[in-house]
Amino acid sequence: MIIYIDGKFYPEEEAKISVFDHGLLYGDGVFEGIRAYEGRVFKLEEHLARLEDSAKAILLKLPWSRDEIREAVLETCQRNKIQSGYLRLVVTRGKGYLGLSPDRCKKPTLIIIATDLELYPEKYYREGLKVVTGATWRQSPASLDPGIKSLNYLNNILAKIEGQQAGAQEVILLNSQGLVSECSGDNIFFLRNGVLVTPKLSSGALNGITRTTVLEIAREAGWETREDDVRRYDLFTCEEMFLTGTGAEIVPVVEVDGRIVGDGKPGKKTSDLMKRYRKLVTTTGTKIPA
Ligand code: PXG
Repeated sequence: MIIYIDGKFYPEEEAKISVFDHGLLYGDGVFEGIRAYEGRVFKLEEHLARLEDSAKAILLKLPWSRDEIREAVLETCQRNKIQSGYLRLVVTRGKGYLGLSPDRCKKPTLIIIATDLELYPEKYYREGLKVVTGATWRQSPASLDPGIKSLNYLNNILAKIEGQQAGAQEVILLNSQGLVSECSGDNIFFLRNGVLVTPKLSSGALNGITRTTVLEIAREAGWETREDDVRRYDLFTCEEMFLTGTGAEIVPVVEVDGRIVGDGKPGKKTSDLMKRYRKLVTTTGTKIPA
C-alpha cells in the first residue's frame, strides 16, 4: 500500500506523522471516506466540497486548491492500482505542541489512503441488519455540529460499542429531543405508507452524500420523499428500513429494538433502490487516469 502524506508517497511502513500532530493529540481535523468503482471515483466533487466545508467550519484553512486535492486523490488511486476501493482523506491541524491552541500548528497535514474495504459482510445485504437504539445521544450542534465530518468520532464510537454490546450491527442515535438522528456511521431511511422518509439534517444527522444520492434516485423514480422529524415509533411501525453510507451503500434493516421490520426480510423498494444505486455507482464518477 502506498500512502500519500503532504505531497509525497510512502510505503505503508514508512507512512508516519508526528506524535505532536493535533489530529492525534486532540482529534483536531476533518476527513472524508470515498469509494471508487470500476475505475471511477464516485461523487468525488461532493466529497471534496464537504471536506472544504468541514475545514472551514473548524477554521482550518486548506493550503491546497480543490484541483490539487483531486489530483492527489487520483494519483493515490493510480499508484495503488485501485480500480474499485475505499479512499480515506484526512486533514489534520498539523504538527504543533502540547496545548490546545492551534497557533503552533504551522501547516495542516493531508493524508490519503487508498485500499479495499467491505463494510458489512455480504450476508447483511441479503438478510438485513439488526439495529438498536443507543443510550448515547447524538452530540448537539451547540457543542460540535454533526454536519462537520471531524476527527472527533468518540460520540459515534461510544454509541457503536453500545450497539455491539447489544449484539446489533448498527446503533441508532437520538438527539436531545428524543428524535432519531442517524446511526454511528450511516444515515437512516424508512418507508411508511409508501413514502420514503429520512430524518431532517436538523436532527443532528450528517449530510450524507449517499443520503442525498438516494433521495435523488427516489425522486427521479417518481417516489414521494420526505425529510421529517422521526420518532422511534415511526421506525417500529414502518414497512421497510435501510441505512446509507459511502462504505455501506444501501443496507437493509430487518429488526429495530426487537421489533421486526415489515415481514423480516429486506423490503422490495429497498432492493429496487439498491439496484438503482449500483447502476449509478458503476456508470458515473470521476475517471481514474490510466
Ligand atoms: N453519518 C455519519 C456519522 C457518518 O460518519 C454517514 C452518516 C454517511 O455519509 P456518506 O457521505 O458516506 O453517505 C457517515 C459516513 C467507516 C466509516 O469506516 C463510515 C463513515 C464515516 C467514517 C467511517 O465505518 N460514514
